[in-house]
Amino acid sequence: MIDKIFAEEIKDSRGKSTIKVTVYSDDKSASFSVPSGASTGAHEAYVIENAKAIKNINEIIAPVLIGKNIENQKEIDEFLINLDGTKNKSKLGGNTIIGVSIAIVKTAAKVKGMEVFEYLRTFVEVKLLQRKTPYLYMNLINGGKHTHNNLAFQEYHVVPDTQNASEAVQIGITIQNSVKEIILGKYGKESLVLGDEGGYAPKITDIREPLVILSDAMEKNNLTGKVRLALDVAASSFYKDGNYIIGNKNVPKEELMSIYKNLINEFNLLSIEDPFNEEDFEGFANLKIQNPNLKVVGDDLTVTNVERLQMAIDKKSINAMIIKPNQIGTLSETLATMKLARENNIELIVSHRSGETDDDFIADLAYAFGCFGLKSGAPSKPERKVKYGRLIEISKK
Ligand code: 2PG
Ligand code: MG
Repeated sequence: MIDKIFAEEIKDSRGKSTIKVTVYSDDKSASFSVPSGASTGAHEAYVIENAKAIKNINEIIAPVLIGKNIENQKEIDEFLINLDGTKNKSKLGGNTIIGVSIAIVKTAAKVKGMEVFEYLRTFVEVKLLQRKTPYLYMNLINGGKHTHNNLAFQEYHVVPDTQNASEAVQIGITIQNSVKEIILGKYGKESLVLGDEGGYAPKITDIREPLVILSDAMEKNNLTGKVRLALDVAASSFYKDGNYIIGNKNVPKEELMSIYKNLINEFNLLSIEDPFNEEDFEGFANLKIQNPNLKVVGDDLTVTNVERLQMAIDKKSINAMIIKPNQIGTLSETLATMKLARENNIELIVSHRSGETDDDFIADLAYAFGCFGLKSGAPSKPERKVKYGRLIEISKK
């Protein structure tokens, strides 16, 4: 039974205010601290002001949920969705509702004496694949809205080809150390700035250069062939009036497509996330058809939303997608999206946000359902490391 729900204000990794929700049940309690995005998709759940979110939880949601059975996750989520009553959760706030929804599942796991990932598996919604550890997507060079450089593409990932999470993290750290030396040598110490997700944000505008830096760092450590490279372009963030603005140039879609083709060939890219504007389902589909070995990943395109995912399925836009519970607003809706993706052979990559907290729930979510990837930034910042650390811990169980 839910005994108490309490919300308070905390700071996230960008120093901005966010909310922490704690749920109490049967002498147990657990909290969820809500992250937030900078390059948010237009169709994400609405983020309400923190003071209002806290008021909504403490004065509206808590009184009606107290006394309910904490194990009825689906019922509680549906109740919250109905209490809000809007399509994008703008009345109570997506941040408000996800805070409650995940704090409830974490507390319920404790009440049941289970690990969060084990408890998540009891929700039959998502078919379980063979048990495996997700690949780590570690963002070592940052651009876009997560930095103040003029690099258009948002994230340059290394993805070690191992399902041993601690080995993967060690590889990430090794490459990051070499990236630092390379940037220092090429661009000087004023370029040793970090972006929001802990990767370097050198003052460069050439979108190819970070891939050169990462490849050099891999080669230096004899890791070529053992690590793949991947991009989150976050193309909506530099899309304007039909063109993509890359280094002060207006680049039409066709040209961007051929840029991708060259980068895929030259660097053997594993995946490209949000290669085109978030409404361009056809652009994603064309990239996928032309590059059958590439993972074309939806994030702003699909926003963890079943309806958007169904559009992407109908238009054959993607073969992989990002899962971020706060994009949609409840655990149950997140699981429904994951289920639909699985049924359509779309790989799942569970992801952090650029504004993060010390919460590690996403590691459990990625591990519980044998997801393809866990994307949590560079393995150097504490709010990112905690997710990788949790994955290492649970993958040894
Ligand atoms: C993304 C995310 C996380 P944000 O675009 O995938 O890396 O960024 O949280 O700013 O939306
Ligand atoms: Mg993204």
